[in-house]
Amino acid sequence: MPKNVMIDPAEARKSSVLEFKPIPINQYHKTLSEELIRYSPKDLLRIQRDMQMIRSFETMLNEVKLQGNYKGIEYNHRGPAHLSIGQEASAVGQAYLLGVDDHIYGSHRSHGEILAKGLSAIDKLEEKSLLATMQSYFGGECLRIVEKDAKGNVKDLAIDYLVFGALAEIFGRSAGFNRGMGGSMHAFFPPFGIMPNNAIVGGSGDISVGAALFKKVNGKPGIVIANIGDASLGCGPVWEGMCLATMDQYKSLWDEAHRGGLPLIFNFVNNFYGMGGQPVGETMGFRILARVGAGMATNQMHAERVDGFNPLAVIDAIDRKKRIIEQGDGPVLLDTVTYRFSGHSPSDASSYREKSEIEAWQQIDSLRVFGEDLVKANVCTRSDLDDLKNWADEICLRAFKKAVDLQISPRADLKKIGSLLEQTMFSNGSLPSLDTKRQPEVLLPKDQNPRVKQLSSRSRSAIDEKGQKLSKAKCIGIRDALFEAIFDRFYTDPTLIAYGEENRDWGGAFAVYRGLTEALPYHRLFNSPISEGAIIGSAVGYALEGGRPLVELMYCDFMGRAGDELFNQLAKWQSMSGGLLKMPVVVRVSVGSKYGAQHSQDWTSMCSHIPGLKVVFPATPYDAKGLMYSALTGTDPVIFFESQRIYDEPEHFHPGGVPTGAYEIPIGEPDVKKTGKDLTILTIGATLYRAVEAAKVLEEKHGISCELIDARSIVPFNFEKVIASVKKTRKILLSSDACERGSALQTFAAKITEFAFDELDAPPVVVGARNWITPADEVEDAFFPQPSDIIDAVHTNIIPLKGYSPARPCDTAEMLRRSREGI
Ligand SMILES: Cc1ncc(C[n+]2csc(CCOP(=O)(O)OP(=O)(O)O)c2C)c(N)n1
Ligand SMILES: [Mg+2]
Repeated sequence: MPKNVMIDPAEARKSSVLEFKPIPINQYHKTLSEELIRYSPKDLLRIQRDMQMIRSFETMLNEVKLQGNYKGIEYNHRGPAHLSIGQEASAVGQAYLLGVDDHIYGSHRSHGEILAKGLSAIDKLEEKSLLATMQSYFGGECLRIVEKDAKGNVKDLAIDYLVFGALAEIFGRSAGFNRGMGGSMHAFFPPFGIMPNNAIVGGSGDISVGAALFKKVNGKPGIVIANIGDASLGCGPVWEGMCLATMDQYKSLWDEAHRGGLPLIFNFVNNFYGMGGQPVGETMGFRILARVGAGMATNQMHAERVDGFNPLAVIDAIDRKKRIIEQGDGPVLLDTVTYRFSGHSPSDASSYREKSEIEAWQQIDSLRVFGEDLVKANVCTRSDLDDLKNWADEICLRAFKKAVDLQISPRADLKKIGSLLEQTMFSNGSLPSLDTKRQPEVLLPKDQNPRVKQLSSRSRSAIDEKGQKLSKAKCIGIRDALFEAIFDRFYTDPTLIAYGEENRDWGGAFAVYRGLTEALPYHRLFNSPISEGAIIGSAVGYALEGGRPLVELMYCDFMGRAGDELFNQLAKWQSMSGGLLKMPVVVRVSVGSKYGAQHSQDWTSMCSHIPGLKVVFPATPYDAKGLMYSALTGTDPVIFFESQRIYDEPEHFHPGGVPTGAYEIPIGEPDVKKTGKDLTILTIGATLYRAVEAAKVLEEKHGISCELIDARSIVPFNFEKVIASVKKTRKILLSSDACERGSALQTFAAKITEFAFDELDAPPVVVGARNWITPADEVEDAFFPQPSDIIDAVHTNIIPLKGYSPARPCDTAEMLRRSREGI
């Protein structure tokens, strides 16, 4: 379906006035006595109890940070502790109604939310399932420590477990919730619906959208809440996340079964400060934060401000918002007003705010005021409140004693071979389907697909049976080979979805997806807003929840717009979770040419520099298909580079051409495309074809036999074939379209020198693109490596070629000059 809305010029140019509906501000007015119908005394005491637990926990950490001890036990906690003393009611109010299927994603200041959500889960779960969770989580390591001196029943044990698991994580212990790999700002515990908390502020703004998308697309129960600080409303991921979350298509184009808005609450924890900057009056212009919902969706995102100093007001708001979401009218926005009495971190002297302001908020401290209200309403006595404090302090002290003791709670040994991080940087799984219980939702049987039919008449190889070269139009090209793998996986994995800019009717930026539109319903293939950050960030959230997203950024250059999502989120959550979570995300990016400086860069080096990403760059249809199958079967994030220059290129190398069926090419294995004996040329991406040309000239004119190796992958990378080749040829040249300085080629060259120093007659020579901007098409040949550049480099730096004079100098003096000038 090419168009949903007819853009009528008369309508677009009509004069009128757009009216916004009133935005509720603190409209909850009930007293505690009035709420005695809704809550039992036990419920109300639980609210007080949970707030008290957060207060005790955070007070303990504050003391540890400020005094280096807690109740006389010394401990030097070197890591961060962003405390939320004062904000307890907003966290407890939010968690009160949530079940374990409701997932929260938060920020650097989330200890309170972790405890509140955890306590709420413990309250709701059956003892049997609580015990099973604790026994199975990381083999029961945390439970074994806690159960030794636990008191009471399973629920009491679970509370000890929650407090200890969070604290041990904060102190970097291997019994912590994330095996000590997350720490204070990243701690989380999925079995209770406590999902990753993000030290990149606003980071949850788009990740949470992907989580909600997963629930919607795959029919999973529960809602998602993004807890975002008020100052982080200025972050790109939050705005992009809101754009992606409020697309009209959920309510207009998606099929009946999937129609409706995302089950998502953007909850702004509005404590009126960033670290020291004030959004209101200084760094932002909204004044009332709830206002920002108004422009995002026609329902104004049902935005409202709620008093986060009153837990009952927050519970009431969550209750109403949940119902709106259930009716399919999400997402919604909450501006939850609160205040932190503690500094941004314990060392913060609060120089940016008046003492009188802190005191004014302390006067209405929710822990005290709510407690007094409970006493006034005869729900409990003052001494009951004291008991609650003692109870919470005691649990915290018990957890503290165990968490600081290295005998009881050791840290992971990361210095040994096979350490936790060596095991968890990649999960290296192989799962063709992430949900084998469901059938993939498709619109057509495979063989009725128009593109499948069209491709069936094409040659699988660049040459016919008689050895004659065929025209590209008659052959399966890289674009088609990618389609075949992706298409097949859509019929295997029901959780697989693809989205990005122009993914549906356009057929993907470069027509790889042509034919998918006919095959897939909207919720499995859709266009996104031009929000590269949110495209990647939401893919992270979708995968964290258990799905497999395939996302596309039209040009590799646009990765700059998604830097955080690619490099801080996608790459890191597997290992930051201690290996608990998987990240089966495939990000397709294309490397352009002809379009100048901002559309023609090869950024493989940036991706390979960041630990945690697999990076591949196939250059032939056979490899593209096999690597795509591997990427879409694996459980790791893969940045899948494609070159726009060669989308039509047929299969020249693999005997028999591109197989029709499924096959996997292992990520990390280079491929010898042509054997030779005098010189090895290792290429990444499309330079393979220029190396083929250069090799032809070198052989025919200069008698140098070249062995061509196509790297295919950059991370991981097995050097065996390259070393074996160098042992034979004793010389190697490396080439790719990436700027030479700091490139993956340079890393490869340095490693080859290290691994095969004694086998080499000359140092490895790198022929990358120049360290310039990519100039306009008409003159870009001077920038990208050409066959002549390869031959020049061979002549100048490896084997002098008789009678040859280089087209461009590339001797040591010239290279030193370029380096001196930074060009
Ligand atoms: C992307 C990013 N920029 C800056 C920081 C440094 N930083 C940490 S907390 C913070 C203030 C965040 O304020 P807000 O979102 O209101 O949350 P609060 O600290 O008030 O809970 C800043 C600027 C960061 N962690 N991440
Ligand atoms: Mg704030």
